[in-house]
Amino acid sequence: MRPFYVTTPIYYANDRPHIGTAYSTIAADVLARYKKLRGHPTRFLTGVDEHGQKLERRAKEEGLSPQDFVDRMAPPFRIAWEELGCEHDDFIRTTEPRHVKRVQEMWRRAQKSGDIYEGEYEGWYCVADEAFYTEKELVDGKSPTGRPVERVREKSYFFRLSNYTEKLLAFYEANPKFVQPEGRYNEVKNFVREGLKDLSISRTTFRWGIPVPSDPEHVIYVWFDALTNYISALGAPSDQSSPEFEKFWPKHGEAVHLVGKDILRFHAVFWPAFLMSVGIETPSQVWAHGWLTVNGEKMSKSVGNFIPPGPLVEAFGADVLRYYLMRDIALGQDGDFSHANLIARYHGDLGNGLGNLLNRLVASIVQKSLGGLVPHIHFDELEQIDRDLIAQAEKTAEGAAKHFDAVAPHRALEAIWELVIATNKYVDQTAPWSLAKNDDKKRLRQVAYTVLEALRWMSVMLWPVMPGKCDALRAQLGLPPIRPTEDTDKWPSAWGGLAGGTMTKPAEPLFPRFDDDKQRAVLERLGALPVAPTAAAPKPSKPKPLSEEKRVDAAKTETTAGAAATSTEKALCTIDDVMKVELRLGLVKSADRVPKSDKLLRLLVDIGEAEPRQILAGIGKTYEPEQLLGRRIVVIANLAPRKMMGLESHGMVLAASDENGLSVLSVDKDLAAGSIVK
Ligand code: ME8
Repeated sequence: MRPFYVTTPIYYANDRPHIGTAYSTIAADVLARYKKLRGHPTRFLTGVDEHGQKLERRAKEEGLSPQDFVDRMAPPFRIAWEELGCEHDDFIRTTEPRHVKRVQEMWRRAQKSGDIYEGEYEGWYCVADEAFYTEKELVDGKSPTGRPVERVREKSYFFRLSNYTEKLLAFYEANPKFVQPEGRYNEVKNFVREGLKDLSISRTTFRWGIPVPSDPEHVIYVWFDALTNYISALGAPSDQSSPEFEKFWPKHGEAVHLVGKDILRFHAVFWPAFLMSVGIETPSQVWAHGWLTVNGEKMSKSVGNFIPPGPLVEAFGADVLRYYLMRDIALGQDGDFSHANLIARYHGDLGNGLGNLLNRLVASIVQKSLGGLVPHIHFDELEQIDRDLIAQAEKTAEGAAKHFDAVAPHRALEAIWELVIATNKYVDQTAPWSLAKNDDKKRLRQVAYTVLEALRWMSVMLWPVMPGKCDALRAQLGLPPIRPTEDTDKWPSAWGGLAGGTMTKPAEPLFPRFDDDKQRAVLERLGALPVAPTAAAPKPSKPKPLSEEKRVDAAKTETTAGAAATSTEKALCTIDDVMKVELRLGLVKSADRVPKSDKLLRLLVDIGEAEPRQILAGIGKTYEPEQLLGRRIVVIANLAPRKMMGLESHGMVLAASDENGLSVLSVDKDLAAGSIVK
């Protein structure tokens, strides 16, 4: 199988890891794990970028030598990635001798091919971006990223980038998938089409960098240095052949650089030109992901919304954060991080969707009615509904693989969740608890096996994203953890791999529910800002308290603009208020009338818990009980129980009404009972 090499950008060691850099690293880890699972020899590289003027200045501010400073800043990256379950095969630091000597070798080779010449640079430089900008590129006197620029005039070596305009354009034409997503490919082509200017690739006004081999007064431009990490980590360029380089770099391997869209130009224009100059193959693909904001705002320390991954891992576990980031933020697009959405995914998809499915089956049915063993069944005796679920599993496996192959983990997860939902629905429809009660052992065995095998498939397909949880899920199914082996494709393809007679091992729920108090405590600990649970939702302005006098005035003048604002203000609530109300999707299992009441119906509603809830609803004048059977309705799940007409009601059914009547809220898809409504 073709070797696969995936890299993240090497992060500047002037900062701490945050969820933006975590996003890049997790995405690379997911791709690496997926390829490993498929049997490809795989290598995953990450690291830190330790040279440059930005680093030198930060070290000075800290009163440290640059080397002492980067020695202090590099370990938190290693630790953060480890905590996030990112299993890189190599971690490179650009101050390491193995890198320094390869960068100097790159320089020598480019010089030998006549692409480097001496001159003087005069123009703009942005230290924060470590990038040169032309006058035309500046926006209001700042860099295109909005950072300050400085006028620089210094002796410099130049790389003849202008020689590569046509070569690069021809290369893009021949490799239309070189830059992904497609929109970015066009952006890069358009930029190059305008004509490339020679690039300054050495600096003389500061010292913190790799010396130019033949002229140590110059240090090599930090991007020429940093980009080389992708091959220096494989032992190239070198006079001796390097087995790792031979194996993973194209031609033999497939090399994918995952980068943020902000640094696409360096990777898709400069890097292939440098490689062409020294006669080394270009990487297979540069994949540009989007930019993460926090509650709609750019992350920054001064705004106070800088989010390190550590506390989130502590609160939710690495896999939950991995799942949330990979599911909610489509690779290639910008996305917004929100604690509310993270919690919604945790309770919804993970707790009520996957965790509940496992719990319902293993801890309840298999343990209580099947002696804890995976049942033996005859596949040729299965019913149509079982075959339909198997067909869904096959469709999911095919679709999810296609999406992972296309570097679209969010789409892969969407596809896998179709199976999670379908399996939950299958459990609702086959009602194994009734089969157990009626002692229909044969059918119970078939149903239980079908669900357990579906769970096994999920445990494999979800492993790249949630390795720890998937191994824990497998332990409950009595299966060993996933350990990929080269040249063995472990992707599920043949139904029935779970052996009858395997002893299951129920354990703690995979995604234990946070009650209100715990949720509040977690959010407080994380310093979570009050946010609405949908990323795109506009933020409500803070309600201003009204004086008593103004409130009276507003009530009197309802038609004025002022009064309209007042009524909006009155309706506003904080996220804390919203978070208090737990809305869930309920499946109506039975419905009848409460004796002596023409209004009250007694419903038994499955909201994803072990037992259905009894809820009394005042909808009997509009609905006959049978009209509600099997309907998926919306209920308030955390309303305190109360008694009505001598019966306990635990929850509330939501309905809309106007002068023409009343209508119970429901959803137009067969989502799993217990799904979070937000
Ligand atoms: O540019 N959202 O390093 P860097 C998403 N050293 N991704 C983000 C992000 C955010 N808010 N913030 C950072 C450098 N990233 C160079 C790279 S590579 C040869 C040299 C991610 O520390 C994203 O991948 O500024 C971005 O491109 C990378 O961190 C840059 O990190």
